Amino acid sequence: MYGLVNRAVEGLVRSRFGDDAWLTICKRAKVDPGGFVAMDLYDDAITYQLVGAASETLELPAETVLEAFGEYWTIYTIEEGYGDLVAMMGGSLNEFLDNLDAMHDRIGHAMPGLVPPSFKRDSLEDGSSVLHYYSEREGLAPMVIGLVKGLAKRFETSIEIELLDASVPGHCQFMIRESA
Ligand code: 1DX
Repeated sequence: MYGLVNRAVEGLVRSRFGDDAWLTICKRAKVDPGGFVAMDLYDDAITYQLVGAASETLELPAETVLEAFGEYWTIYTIEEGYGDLVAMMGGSLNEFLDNLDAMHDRIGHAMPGLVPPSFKRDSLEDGSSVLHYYSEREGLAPMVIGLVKGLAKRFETSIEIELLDASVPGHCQFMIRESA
């Protein structure tokens, strides 16, 4: 994945747990803490190692780390200058989710090594949604829960999201309900 992702892991850890925690995590993950380059490509294994080491060091389940990362991603990418892109892609949570593939297409034109996931949202009669998430990467469903929660905060809407089904490899389904 692009270094931007590893930089976001770094930003999350350092802002919440401090510089020492980040150094400990890098040591445990056998990763150089010298800094990732946002636009360089890194092996996905590095990101998984960082998440694993963060989970062990902070004594938090990997799912919790992944979800926190997902929530942080929206804030982080806006800070890092991708706010306009995010703003262009929708004025509401549902519109944004509907445009995620188009957004990744755009980014992919400039960033040829991007391996984006794909999302499809189905609207249900009662106003809730089923979100389909297709990815070549394994085990990242908790990150998607965080991503959607982060987006909901950004669009100032309260939602509940739950994993409905992950029985087919590469495809997860989530239920998203607006809540009062
Ligand atoms: F719900 O793969 C909301 O490298 C969502 O299953 C989900 O393959 C927002 F540095 C710049 C750059 C670069 C901008 F210039 C990426 F290169 C991308 C910014 C997406 C904002 C996907 C990151 C693939 C890297 C992937 C989880 C899980 C998608 C991370 C979240 C908005 C982004 O993102 C999986 C890669 C960006 C950039 C957004 C992603 C790669 C998402 C979302 N993905 C690189």
